[in-house]
Amino acid sequence: MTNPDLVKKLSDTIHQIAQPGKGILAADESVATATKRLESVGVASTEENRRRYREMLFSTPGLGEYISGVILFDETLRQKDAKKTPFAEALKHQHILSGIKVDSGLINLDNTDEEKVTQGLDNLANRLQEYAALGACFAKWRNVYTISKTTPSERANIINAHNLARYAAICQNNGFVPIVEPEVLIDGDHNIQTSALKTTTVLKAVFEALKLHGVDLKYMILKPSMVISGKSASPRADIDTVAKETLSVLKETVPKEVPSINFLSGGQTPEESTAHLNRMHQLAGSTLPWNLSFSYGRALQDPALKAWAGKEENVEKAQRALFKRAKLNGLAAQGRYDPAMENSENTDFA
Ligand code: 5MM
Repeated sequence: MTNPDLVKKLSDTIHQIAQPGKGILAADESVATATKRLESVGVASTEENRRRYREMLFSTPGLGEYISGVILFDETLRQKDAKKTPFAEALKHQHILSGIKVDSGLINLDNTDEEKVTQGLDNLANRLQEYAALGACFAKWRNVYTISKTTPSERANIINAHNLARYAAICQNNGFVPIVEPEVLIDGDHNIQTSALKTTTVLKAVFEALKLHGVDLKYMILKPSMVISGKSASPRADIDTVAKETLSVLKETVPKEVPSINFLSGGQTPEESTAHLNRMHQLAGSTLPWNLSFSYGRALQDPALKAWAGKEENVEKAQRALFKRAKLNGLAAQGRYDPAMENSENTDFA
C-alpha cells in the first residue's frame, strides 16, 4: 500500500475502530436473517419495522462509549432515523463509524458435501464507491466453514480463502478497511481440540491468500470465531479452556502486523461471549500483539431485541439492555469484567 491518501484513510479508520475498550456492533443482518430475528419476538419484518429496530439500537444514549463501529446492511445504510437523518450520519454524532456488509451470502460449493462459498465479488469496486458516498468506510465479508470428519475440505478452504483475500484487496484499494471474517461454525458435537485444529487450518489458508493477493495486514481487521466445543458436545470446554485454546490458535496463525481481532459471537450466549473475551485478556495481560475485542451480533442485540418486541414504550428498556452488553463487553476487552456485574439491573447510560 503506497498511495499516501489511501494509507491515511485506512489508518484513520483503523485508529478509530481499534480503540482499547471499544468494539463493533454487527447489525448487518440481511433481510432473511432480520426476518428470523424480528419474527422471533412477534414483529413483522417490514422495511419500516427493520428501520425502527435499527433506530432503536443506534440511538442508544452513550453507545459510542463502548462501540466504535457498526456494520450495516445495504438497506440500512440507505435508511434514515425519524428526524430524517441518515443512519450513517446519526452514528457519526455518536462517534461511531459505519461499515457495510458487502458479501451477498452463501451458495453450495460444487463438488463438495454441501459446503458453502460466499458470493459478492462482482462489481465490488463500484459498489464501494457508492457506499463511500453514503458514509461507510469499512466493510465486511463472511465465509463459513462447517466442522465434520471431512470438512472443511481442502477445496472449500482454498476457494473461500481466495475470495476473502480478493475482497480485502479490492476494499483496501478503494479506501475501505476490510473486516475479514472466516467463521468456523459452532454446530456439531466436536470437541475443542478438533475446533482448534480446524480453525488453525482455516486461518493459515486465509493468511496465505491475503499475502498472495497483496493485502496490507496493517489495514485490516480479523473477525474470527472463538475456538470452542461444538454446540451439542458433551461435556463442553469451560471458559478457561476456550480462552487458552483461542489464544494459542491466534498466536500460531495471526501475524502481529494485524492491528485488531474482533470476535464474532457465533451462537454463544451473551454472557459466555463476554466471559470468554474477558478471560483471554486476563490470561494474556499486556502480551498481545493485536487489539483484542468484539464484533458481536446476537450477543449484543438479543437482550435488546427481546426487551423491545416492536413496542415504542419498550425503547428505553431495550436501549438499556444494549448499553449494558456494550459496556460489559467493553470492560471484557480490557479484562475488567466480573460476572457479578451481570446482576446489576440498571446499567446506567453514560
Ligand atoms: C456470524 O454472524 C456475524 C456475527 O454475528 P454473531 O455475533 O451473531 O455471530 C454477523 O455479522 C452476520 O454475518 C450478519 O448478521 C449477517 O448475517 P446474514 O446471515 O444475514 O448474512
